[in-house]
Amino acid sequence: EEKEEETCSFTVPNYACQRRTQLHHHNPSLSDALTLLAENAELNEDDGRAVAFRRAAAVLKALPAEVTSVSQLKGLPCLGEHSLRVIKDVLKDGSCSEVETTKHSQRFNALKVLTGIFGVGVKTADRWIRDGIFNLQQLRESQTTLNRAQQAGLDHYEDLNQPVTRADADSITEIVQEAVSSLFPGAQVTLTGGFRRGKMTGHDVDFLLTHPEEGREEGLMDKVVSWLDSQGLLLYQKTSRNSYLESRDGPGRPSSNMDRFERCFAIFKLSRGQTSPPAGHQWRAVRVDLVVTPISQFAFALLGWTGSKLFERELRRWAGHEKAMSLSSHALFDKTQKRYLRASSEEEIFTHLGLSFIPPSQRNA
Ligand code: DGT
Ligand code: MG
Repeated sequence: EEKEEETCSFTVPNYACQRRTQLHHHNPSLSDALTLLAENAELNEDDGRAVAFRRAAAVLKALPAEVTSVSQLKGLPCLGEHSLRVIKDVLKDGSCSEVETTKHSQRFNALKVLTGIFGVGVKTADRWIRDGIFNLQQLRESQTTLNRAQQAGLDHYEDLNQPVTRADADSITEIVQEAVSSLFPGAQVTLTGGFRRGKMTGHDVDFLLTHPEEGREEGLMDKVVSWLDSQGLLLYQKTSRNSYLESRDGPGRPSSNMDRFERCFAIFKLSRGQTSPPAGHQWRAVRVDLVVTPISQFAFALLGWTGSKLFERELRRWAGHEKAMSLSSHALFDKTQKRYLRASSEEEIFTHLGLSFIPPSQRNA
């Protein structure tokens, strides 16, 4: 019998890009449960379900206090029947059977391990599982042909699945900064991704490179990558113009936010002194993404590469559904006026979109 609780209900706006979401919030056990189900849906290519769980998790992250009763959630957006059931279970028992079953299922764990290999997406992982490959040892022992990215991913699996620390990110920033300023005086290096949002660890380090004079960024990537390579700092690199080919989504899977920047997926070799390698090792491998953008697109690229992924998705949904605009990491197009809207800062983009500015540290939806 549920006693009528003192209902302090919450209100939260509909879109994650209308909300301030700090890294640390009041409902981690609820958001973790929903995030695990989102991850499972992503691993099974059920994007609709994945986004529904991600949105629900994001609403809980934005609440100003801990939820103690489902009654407090009445009227909140993005909380479907399924998500509410999960929340109810966790509030009542501290866990949810669907989450626990998923967490311990062979398929979920195999998909996690295999897609945890750089260069391996869900399609490849699923095919391997159907061939009876569930873990790294079975993959190594099988006759499976790996592409260059996957081979590097497998070779450096341990390191690449160790969180990258803020100190690692800072020391890589210094290296990239040094390379860029000696090769291309005036060019600028900006740390983006999770570290720009204030995260203390990440799965990779993301950089945007640009030059304040339009066009002068051309040739920057090749020079920087050659220099890094000549210094023995790269274990792997693949530079591409116009693709999303080896992102975490896996080879050949275009994404909705596919972009056309010159981009380098790299694995850096960080030595002792630049990082703290595992005991007994002289160095560690770290994933680094470099993206070059012309200055005219820089603000859009910065907004697009800072994340979180859900925040980005919600910005594009807001733009499309509420403003008849189309936002990408390159530009903002107003479909009513049939023209591109220029911006030289993130603040201007939020203004064009009719949104209050949300600083990077509050985009952790
Ligand atoms: P992490 O690295 O796991 O700690 O977390 P994040 O937030 O740094 O995520 P990450 O590194 O996968 O991506 C950073 C942001 O950049 C994220 O919001 C999504 C965005 N992003 C990633 N890949 C692409 C891409 O190919 N094109 C565009 N436009 N954005 C991308
Ligand atoms: Mg990142």
